[in-house]
Amino acid sequence: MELAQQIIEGNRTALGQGITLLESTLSEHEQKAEELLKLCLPHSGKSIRVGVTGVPGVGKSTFIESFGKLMTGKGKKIAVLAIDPTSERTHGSILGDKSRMHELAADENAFIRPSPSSGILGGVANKTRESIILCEAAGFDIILIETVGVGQSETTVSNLADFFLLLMLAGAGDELQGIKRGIMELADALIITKSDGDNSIKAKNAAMEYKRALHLFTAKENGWIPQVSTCSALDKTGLDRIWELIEKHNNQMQASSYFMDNRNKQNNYWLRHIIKHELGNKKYQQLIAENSLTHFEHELEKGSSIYEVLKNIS
Ligand SMILES: Nc1nc2c(ncn2[C@@H]2O[C@H](COP(=O)(O)OP(=O)(O)OP(=O)(O)O)[C@@H](O)[C@H]2O)c(=O)[nH]1
Ligand SMILES: [Mg+2]
Repeated sequence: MELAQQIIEGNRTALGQGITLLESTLSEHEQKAEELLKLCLPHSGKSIRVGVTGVPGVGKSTFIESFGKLMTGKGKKIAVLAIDPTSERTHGSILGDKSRMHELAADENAFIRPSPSSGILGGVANKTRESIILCEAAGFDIILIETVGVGQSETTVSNLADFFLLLMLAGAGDELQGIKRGIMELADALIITKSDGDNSIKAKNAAMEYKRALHLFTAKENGWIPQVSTCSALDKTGLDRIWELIEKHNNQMQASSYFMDNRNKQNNYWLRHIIKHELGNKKYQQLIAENSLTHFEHELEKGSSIYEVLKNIS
């Protein structure tokens, strides 16, 4: 398939076309999309996938612009994907990101893709999962996944990312109020944004509060203790420190089995998700009762694509 070849050669136009094919709802595109994924899969897997989340207006897009430029300055290739299942938002991903990321958008070592059109969160995120495979096949080193923090979206993104960055604002008053325990447990780093000008002291104080609070949480199962830091995407401060954290986390996870364990766990999550949504809950329950899911999970671990595995199921 020529498109796959062009993507693997790093052609960004082809990459964009490939993602459009994945996102297409036309039935005649389905088989082509599966073939494309199958061809790209052996070339995928080598990036660091970073989830970036936080409430609307916290500064995710601006952060990605500044952080992305820092990374391309280090010779890295950066892909930015967005997940935005909400339809009521008037600004944000599609137009907002392009205008907030104009420098990165013009960078030949960057690729920016807005969120697929609104739909069910799981479905939108599954398209993002497939887009990640294509971006990796195209040779991108770091994939940033921007999601607006709307409760369950964090959980979904944590099933796509190796490193989960939670951006927060220094609020007046009770600094701990905004933290839901569940989200805290997902975050690998908590970053207080907009630490500049008059807000800089407030941001540093908020970081201190969170650090103190984080002492109450034990290390994650993988041994990583969530880190707290501040940054300003406007002044471009604190960004190097965030890259240091991501690299440190990555080295630590790669050195143990946790990196691959986590990705296998994520593939299993998506396999189950797709079975439930495409074959139905009844079929899913039946597979569980037959105890046959583990067999399919092994197939995944050996490198089969989820769709190849699905063919054996249905
Ligand atoms: N002072 C200051 N303002 C910032 C900084 N980062 C972002 N902003 C401003 O905050 C506003 C929101 O920034 P965005 O980057 O669009 O925020 P977002 O989280 O992507 O927003 P949504 O995509 O709508 O969820 C904009 O007006 C930015 O200029 C920063 O580091 N310092
Ligand atoms: Mg944004």
